[in-house]
Amino acid sequence: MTEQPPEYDAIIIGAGFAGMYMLTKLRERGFAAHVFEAGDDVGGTWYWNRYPGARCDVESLYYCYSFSEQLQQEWEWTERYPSQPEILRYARHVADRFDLRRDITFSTTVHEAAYDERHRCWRVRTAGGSTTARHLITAVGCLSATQTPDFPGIDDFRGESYHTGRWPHRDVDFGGKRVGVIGTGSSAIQAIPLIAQQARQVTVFQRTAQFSIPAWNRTLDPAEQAAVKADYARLRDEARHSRSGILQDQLPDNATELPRRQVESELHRRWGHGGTTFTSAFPDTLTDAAANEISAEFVRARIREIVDDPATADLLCPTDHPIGTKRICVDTDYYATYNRDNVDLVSVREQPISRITDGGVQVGDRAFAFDVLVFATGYDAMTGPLNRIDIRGADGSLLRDKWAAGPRSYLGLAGAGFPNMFTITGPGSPSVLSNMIVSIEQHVEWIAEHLEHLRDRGLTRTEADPGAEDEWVAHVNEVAGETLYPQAASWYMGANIPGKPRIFLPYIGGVGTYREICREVADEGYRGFHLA
Ligand code: N01
Repeated sequence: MTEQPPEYDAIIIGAGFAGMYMLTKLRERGFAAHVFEAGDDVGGTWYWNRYPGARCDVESLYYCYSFSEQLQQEWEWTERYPSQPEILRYARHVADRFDLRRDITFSTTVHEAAYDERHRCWRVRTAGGSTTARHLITAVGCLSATQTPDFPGIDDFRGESYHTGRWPHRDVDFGGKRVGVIGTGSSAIQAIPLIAQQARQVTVFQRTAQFSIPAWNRTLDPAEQAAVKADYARLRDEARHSRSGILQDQLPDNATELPRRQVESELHRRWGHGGTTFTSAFPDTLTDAAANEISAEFVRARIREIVDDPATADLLCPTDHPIGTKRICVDTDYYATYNRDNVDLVSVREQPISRITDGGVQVGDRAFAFDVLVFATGYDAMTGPLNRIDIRGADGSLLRDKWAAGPRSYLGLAGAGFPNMFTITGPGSPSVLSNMIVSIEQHVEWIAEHLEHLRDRGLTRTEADPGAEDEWVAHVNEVAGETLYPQAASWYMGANIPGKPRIFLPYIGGVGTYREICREVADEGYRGFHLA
């Protein structure tokens, strides 16, 4: 039993969108909470990802909090898709508006957190010392642990080098320079067209060609913005109960059952509309290989239309995974950028990068000289940010050891052996398969309610039952197995990290279904949790 109360009711790790809302919510409910944030400001992923072209592919009017009516009415977005600087301004506005900074310690990384069973609290250690809290809430993001491949010679390079996820807080001048970009995921696809406009020469090293859909970004019409705001209550509610937290229309019929002309016409319409909803046109696109191939071939045809050089177009056409099973990209002029004289594409699929040299990149017997190297090589997704912290549970064992064969979590929210700990958008929850803000708000509200439930009953301990956890993990895998997703060597599967277990990390049952499950768990007195 507790002899001395812990310093806080909750410590929150991270001051991105999840951490900021968690702090707001806990304060509102009368809990004492404190946030530790590694960066020197709020914003999380939007604080770190400052590469040229960084932009969200969820539309501005929906990539924002819904919890405060005033906030959602007062903030004015300028473009259909928000740029990184605009999202960061929004995050700062939220921090100011709700006076959040006074409960956030910035520039402070949590290295270690250990559960103290005797006192029923977490001891959290940073470089600045240690503190205690009844609950530990991680708000560390899903794509925040950057991954740089262990290329031989990586430290030898004498030019400038940057990872897209740790971009400097100043302009990087590419003017007149030779730039090598490694990777062709969402980050690279956004950055390459802008780098190419400045640099003398850009060489892109592609291991896997990616499907990308045009963004058709534009300035927002004030009348359109006003109309959405007037209807926010309905639109937000619909999004919360949708599949992905994004409003999208889907035809009721399978692509394989419709006349090909109708399918093509729908795909043309969606290509013209732009954005991620391209793959949700038909119910069977992500479950049936034949249906998927129709959409995949449609995009390949567009690539061949856009790219002048047939050999380059061929290299850019993805053929090794069903469309949508690696995170679909959204771009502005990505494929067209390969028509520029100063841009080259080098496939490193058959012949991988051999080493980084002092002057550039070596691929087999080909040497490439660069002034700047851009690593757009992604993240140790979902588990990486948590595994990089020494999190010790009730018996002293490490979370990363528990997760050695793949993450194990009840609802993606809590884990057996780790009492009084919650993971916002953790593995096993919809998270990266959804509009993150929708999933964040749902988790934050559920956690706050859970803490209130304990407080109201004078309880000080909550822990997921191992059986409930097993069942949830099995369910997450089963639902993923009904789709084409596990066929791709994607970061969803942990396949981009050497040695990482191949397990489908997020929950693909849909945010609406998931919300209902979480609601039922709470309504049944937190079924699957042991409260004490
Ligand atoms: O990272 P990625 P990202 N040699 O993992 C390649 C979100 N996001 O930062 O595919 C050569 O997708 C790797 O190749 P392969 C979004 O969820 C959103 O671009 O593994 N290449 C791949 O091409 C996204 O999915 C937005 O074969 C190597 C690239 O590096 C997620 O973040 C914008 C390599 C990594 O691509 C991650 O995107 C940006 C090697 N050794 C990001 N190792 C928007 O909202 C890796 N690669 C629009």
